[in-house]
Amino acid sequence: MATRRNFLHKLGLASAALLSTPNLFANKAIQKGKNKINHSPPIVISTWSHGIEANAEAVRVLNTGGSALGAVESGVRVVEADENNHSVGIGGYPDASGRVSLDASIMDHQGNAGAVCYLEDIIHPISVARKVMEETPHVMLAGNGALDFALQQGFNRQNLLTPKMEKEWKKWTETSEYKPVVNFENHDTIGLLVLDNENRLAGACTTSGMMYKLPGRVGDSPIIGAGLFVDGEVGAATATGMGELMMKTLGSFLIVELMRNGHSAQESCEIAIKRIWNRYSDDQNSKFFQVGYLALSKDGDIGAYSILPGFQYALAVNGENKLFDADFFIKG
Ligand code: SD4
Repeated sequence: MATRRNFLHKLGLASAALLSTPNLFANKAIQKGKNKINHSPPIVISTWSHGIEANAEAVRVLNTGGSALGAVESGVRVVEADENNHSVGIGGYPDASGRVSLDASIMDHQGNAGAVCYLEDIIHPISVARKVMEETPHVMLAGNGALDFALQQGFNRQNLLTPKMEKEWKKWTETSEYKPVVNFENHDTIGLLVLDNENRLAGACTTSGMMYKLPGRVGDSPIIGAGLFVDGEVGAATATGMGELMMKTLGSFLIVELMRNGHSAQESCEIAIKRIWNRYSDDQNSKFFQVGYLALSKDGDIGAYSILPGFQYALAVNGENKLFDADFFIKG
């Protein structure tokens, strides 16, 4: 633990607090459901600072009569189209071979789900995921099959490797050292959850995955139950961070199940993070462990928690849309 602390200290990971959520459970046994707060819908919650723009778009959709499903799709599309976000859509970091491959998933309140993984050349994987959900009997399409399907559905093909990212990648190939960096530099996936005025939940999650990943690597974001899970009767959860950890613990599904069993959204995120830590923190790679979870219950209770400091989320509720620092597990 001392080594890990030193590592964090070296990285200077003190987060610039804009607003912070209280640490209700530090050093205490979790008391089931004690800290629930039921906000009134509509509620939009999403990962990282780009969540502010995504939330604003989702709120606009809700305010103009759209559904939770339409809101999550439109919200994350804003980030997919932003070349300056290097972990989602166009402008995303390529894999080690210089190819940008995208993962995305979407779920509605009825348990319908769609996903794409290892999709190249399509700027809006979330919309392809929605088409998979609505137009096919399947849940996930991968690689060339997903691309062919997207083209058949009328999506345009486009090079997603921007000149800036190509330059950075070429520089990286001089050493080809795979060195994921915690927090901002390498974790910008957008996961966005909505509870609309009719109490319908929906969620979307979209990413270009880990920077310079092995070609063919697929992360948690398109895996239903890992990067995203929605149960319209209970709640929704989404994830960002080192996808392998959410995949090995099915974190988003776990969070929804914990809420089903009476835990608050915050407790559920905390338990899911501790599950990862207890199980995997001895791995050599634990210094790269950043995972952040968001949860939103059917009753409007919200949760956010990460392993390391630095995870931020955007929350739009009661007519306001603000950025918060999530509480975290490793307190230095
Ligand atoms: C992945 N979870 O592919 C994604 C990466 C991520 O912000 O969250 N980036 O593992």
